[in-house]
Amino acid sequence: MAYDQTNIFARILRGELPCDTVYEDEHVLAFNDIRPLAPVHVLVIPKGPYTSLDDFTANATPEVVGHYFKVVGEIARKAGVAETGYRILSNIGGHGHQEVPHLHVHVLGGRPLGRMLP
Ligand code: DGP
Repeated sequence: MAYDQTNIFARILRGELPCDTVYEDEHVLAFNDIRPLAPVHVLVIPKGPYTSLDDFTANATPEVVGHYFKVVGEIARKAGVAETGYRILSNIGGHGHQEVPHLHVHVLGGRPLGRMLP
């Protein structure tokens, strides 16, 4: 799927829409989800134009992919959920029910999250 420059996270990255930033560096932006499902619900996105985790792992360099996941862990630790546990989740494409076509990992925590798999 070609990257859609009009998606909402692309607009946030261009500064056209606001977000509640929790972390930013040269390659990564993280902000609070607008519809939080848990006390901690942060979205972590790369600044590059990747539609999904599938696109990212296929096309970004190992350094960029590695840095991104280092930041995901750092954000969880900074949010104080590493001790109690948390969940990371990335919806991919149609069957994955991905709503926004710019890669994002959800970092969810701050309460027991329940089982996802039987
Ligand atoms: P997904 O189904 O994984 O693509 O989830 C997209 C998430 O993005 C969903 O939890 C709601 C969140 N979201 C959608 N629009 C905005 C927005 O404008 N700002 C913020 N902060 N979050 C948004």
